[in-house]
Amino acid sequence: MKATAIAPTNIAFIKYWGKKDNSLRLPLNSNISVNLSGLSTTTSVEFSSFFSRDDVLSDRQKDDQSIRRIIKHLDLIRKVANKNFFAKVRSVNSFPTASGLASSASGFAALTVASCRALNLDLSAKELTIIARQGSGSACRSIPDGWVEWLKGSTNNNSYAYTIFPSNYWDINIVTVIVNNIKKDILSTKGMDLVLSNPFLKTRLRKINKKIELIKQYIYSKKFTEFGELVEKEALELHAMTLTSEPPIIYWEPATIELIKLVWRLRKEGLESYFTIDAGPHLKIICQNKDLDKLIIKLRLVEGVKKIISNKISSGTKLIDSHLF
Ligand code: 2P0
Repeated sequence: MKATAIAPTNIAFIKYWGKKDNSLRLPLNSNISVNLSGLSTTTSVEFSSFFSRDDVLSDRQKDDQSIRRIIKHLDLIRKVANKNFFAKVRSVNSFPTASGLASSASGFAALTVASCRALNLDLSAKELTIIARQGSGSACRSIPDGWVEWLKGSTNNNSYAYTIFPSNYWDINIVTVIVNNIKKDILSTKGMDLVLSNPFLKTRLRKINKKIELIKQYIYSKKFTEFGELVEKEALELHAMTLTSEPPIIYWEPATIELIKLVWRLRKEGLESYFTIDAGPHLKIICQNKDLDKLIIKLRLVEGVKKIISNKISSGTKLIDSHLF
């Protein structure tokens, strides 16, 4: 009863920021992402009646709280399968562990798909996303292929993720730019709790459905400029929310602002790229194939840039035959 899955990380263009149900992880709004080809987690899970406890290890040093969260997720899957075997879990990331890229999205997606297979659960992709969502919200978006929408839903069973366009629909690049970060990131879960009392949240939510409709149209018709402008606006709105929370959160570092200004300057000079930023200081920059090499050369020159990873849009989580143990 052993299985292994490989899951991509994902980046949201319309963000998930705030929950209406903390334990089920139901988001305040539907959101849209793509899977990234250059960043993944591989997880092997084995369940056995011979094990006397859950044995969870990953290639990054897990604190007790993260281990407890993984075991809680195993409990959920054991409950669905109606089995009570303990598990051995091993996990590795394709990206350097100290880079600030460690992702609960790829981690919980791989854990979900491997565990469900190891317990012989025959679930649809939709059902797998519902389970992954309860481990970490954004994990549900790493399971389907390519461009993904996570529907906010109103109950456990109708808040799920599905492919809106396949990974090969639109050939664009997403360049992850890791900047020096001495602070420990404030967990998204905590940041999301704070947004609930933010006076600007109402305005954000009033306009979000229109934004989702628009971005889908821009992707469908491959309108790069309109798409990029909306992506940037949405990223800045997320950070406007964190800045105006109580207490405020500033996720950016000096290099973050340098990079934002560089993207804007390059656009004026004719190199068209757009950024998005999550709950951290790193940028993800979207560009077309013709501009990729030139963009990377410019990014390398910015002080405080630690690592640059170029991604294509990738498929979702897959089972593989080579196990980690
Ligand atoms: C997103 N983020 O849409 C947003 C934008 C971060 C900023 O989804 O509490 O780690 O585990 O459900 O999934 C990160 O949130 O939060 C996230 P939990 P998660 O990508």
